[in-house]
Amino acid sequence: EEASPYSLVDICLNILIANLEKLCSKRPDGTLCLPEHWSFPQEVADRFLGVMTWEGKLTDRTASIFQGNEMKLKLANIQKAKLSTAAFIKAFCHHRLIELDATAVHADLTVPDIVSGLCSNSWIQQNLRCLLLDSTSIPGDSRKLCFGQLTGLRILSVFSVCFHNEDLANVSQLPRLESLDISNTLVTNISALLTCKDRLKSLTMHYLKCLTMTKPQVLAVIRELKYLVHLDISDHRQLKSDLAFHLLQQKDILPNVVSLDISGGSCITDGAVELFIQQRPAMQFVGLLATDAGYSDFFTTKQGLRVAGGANMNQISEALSRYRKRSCFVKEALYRLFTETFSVQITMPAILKLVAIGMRNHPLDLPVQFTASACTLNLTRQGLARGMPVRLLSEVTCLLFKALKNFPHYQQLQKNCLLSLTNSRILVDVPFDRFDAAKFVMRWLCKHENPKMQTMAVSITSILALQLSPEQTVQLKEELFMAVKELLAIVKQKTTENLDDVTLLFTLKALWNLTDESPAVCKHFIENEGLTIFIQVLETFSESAIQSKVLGLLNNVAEVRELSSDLVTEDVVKHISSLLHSKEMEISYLAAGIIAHLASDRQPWLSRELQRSALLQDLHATVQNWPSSSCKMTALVTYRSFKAFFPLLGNFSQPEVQLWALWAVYHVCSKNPSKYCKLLVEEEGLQLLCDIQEHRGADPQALRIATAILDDFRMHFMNY
Ligand SMILES: *[C@@H]1O[C@H](CO)[C@@H](O)[C@H](O)[C@H]1NC(C)=O
Ligand SMILES: *[C@@H]1O[C@H](CO)[C@@H](O)[C@H](O)[C@H]1NC(C)=O
Ligand SMILES: *[C@@H]1O[C@H](CO)[C@@H](O)[C@H](O)[C@H]1NC(C)=O
Ligand SMILES: *[C@@H]1O[C@H](CO)[C@@H](O)[C@H](O)[C@H]1NC(C)=O
Ligand SMILES: CC(=O)N[C@H]1CO[C@H](CO)[C@@H](O)[C@@H]1O
Repeated sequence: EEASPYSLVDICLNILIANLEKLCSKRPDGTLCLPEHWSFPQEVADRFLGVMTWEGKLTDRTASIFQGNEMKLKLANIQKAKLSTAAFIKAFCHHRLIELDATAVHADLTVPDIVSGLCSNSWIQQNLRCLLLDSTSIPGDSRKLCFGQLTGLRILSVFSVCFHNEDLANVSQLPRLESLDISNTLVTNISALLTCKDRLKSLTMHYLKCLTMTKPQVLAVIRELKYLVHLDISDHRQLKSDLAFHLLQQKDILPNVVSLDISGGSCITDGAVELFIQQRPAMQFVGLLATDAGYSDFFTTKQGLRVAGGANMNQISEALSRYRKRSCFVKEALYRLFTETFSVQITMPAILKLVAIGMRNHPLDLPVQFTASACTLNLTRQGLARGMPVRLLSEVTCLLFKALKNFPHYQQLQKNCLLSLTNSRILVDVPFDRFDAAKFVMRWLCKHENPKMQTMAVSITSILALQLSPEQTVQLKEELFMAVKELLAIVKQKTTENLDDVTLLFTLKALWNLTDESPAVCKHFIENEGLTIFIQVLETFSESAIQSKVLGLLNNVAEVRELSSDLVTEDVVKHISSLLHSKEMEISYLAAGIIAHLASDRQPWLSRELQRSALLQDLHATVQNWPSSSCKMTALVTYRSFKAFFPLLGNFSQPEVQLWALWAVYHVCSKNPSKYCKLLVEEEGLQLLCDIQEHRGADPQALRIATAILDDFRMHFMNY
């Protein structure tokens, strides 16, 4: 599902929902009202409501669009919505509903209110077939529930509802009832079910914790339910219930059953289950999670039998899918999954999706979140993530960050989240909240965990730093400052130890990228003795991989006017002018950039004008000796903006500086025309180039390059 595009209907519905305020008129009470002439086919109306519900946008104000007759609902889904009783009745109870899913609606809307609202419409009373009320609340002082009036009801689910024996007695009288879920209710005695023994086909009573009947009494009732096709008596493993054990011993019971769930039961053996199934050859499903059964060959070889269990991947995936609403089993299945994923070699998007569903359904359950995060990590290791749909990875990443927020003090969960971000596919291709992520990672950086985790935090920081907008960078000032300080400490330590490892490289790269287009961070760098440390680096290491990163950062600092006087020191000038003559093109280029920026400001050179002009001459000679701008340079330097170049390009009194800036612009434009030619237009740099072209007395090489850029530009971008 996640790998295919959104359906056209869903795209349209999303647009409608996002623009609801604009499209609707308002009633006097402020609620929304669709334009009168609109009318939706019933299927589309149902889906409209479903999407609103899913997106959490169903409220009293928006639900009011269902009040009129523009929409005709049949299958209504209002799961988890926060609605008042009045709004519910006005919006939904005049439709000809045959299904209502009110699972876990907010406590403002109670079961008695829902039922009496539905019963206020005699059509619904007779025709509603399916009502799901799982985890919906019942006020303590409640009057009796009147399910009995919903005479058309075939399917009723009251999982985790304060539902008592009397209610069961009433429900059992429903003339059409076929399927009932009374899991985790307050029922103590199921004898009332005998009333509907000739109708009931499906009975789910997972974790019926208040039951006071003896096992023989329960079995006696079940024995009477001859038409049952599905029976679920699964239980929490801790309760050590042996009801299932006894059920399996019965010969003449459940003659029509095709699906039996006994997950969590004690004393269950492969042999007993096999025997039971052999006596009922039509069986299609058995639930055996958290039991000792499911391991024999019988379960893998039996044709047409699905097993929810923990013995292998198929069983686990069946369990995750069936038990998505039951946190105790989700947890159990995830534990099993984790051991299975230890050595996976293949991409399993379907499994990852089930993990995501478990996480989404149980956001406040720590064991679920924690185990799921560990499974996610193993299911998306570098290579494996490449085969996963981006949308699925995006959802999983969001869920991981939600877990972080819900469990801020749980180290291992945090670690898993950080590890999942070290995945280049996730970091580069997948949409998620990068602001939150950057904040989180930079805090990690300062935690002084073990060196390995720190290296990871550094490398993620360097990538995320470039993905933030300038506004976000401003908001993250505090974290950025902490991070720069920390990174400088790492650089200092590595330099002292004379250790040029991968951490040093990542750290330098991170500092380069963090200072990009960020004067405040550059200033912070200077204030924290960054310059001294960086000179030390240049004096300690001579690898070009290190030099280029140091120079890249110094370029960023040099672009900040107020800082140029800090930068013009004997040490800096000495190193830069020597690196200008490096044989590595990239090093020479970066050194030239620093000189160009620094020399374009006379202020710091007042007492050494001679040195400045010597540097400029050297710059001019060097640029002229470079091969053409479209030459090969090992790593392409990237820019997010050309703005820092404009003062250099526009100043004809310093042709050397102008020449470097032109060379740089031409270089990146010819390497990546679609990005940089667009940038030139957006930032209005074309005029500067035309000015140079038309300027009498411009440097001949500058003139040539300006013309070349403009020619290329016309060729590639006629459409601008
Ligand atoms: C029980 O159900 C019947 C219909 O089967 C209904 O008339 C009656 O009012 C219900 N009793 C209670 C207490 O809800
Ligand atoms: C369960 O209810 C039936 C019918 O009302 C009653 O006969 C039986 O004694 C009850 N059993 C227990 C254990 O309460
Ligand atoms: C970020 O760092 C990388 C690696 O050092 C470098 O290639 C790139 O140009 C930097 N990007 C910016 C915008 O500073
Ligand atoms: C050009 O650069 C010189 C030298 O720094 C400076 O004095 C002058 O103001 C600049 N001119 C413009 C138009 O920016
Ligand atoms: C194959 C693989 O990466 N397995 C890892 C799954 O997760 C555990 C704990 O996080 C690692 O120890 C395994 O190496």
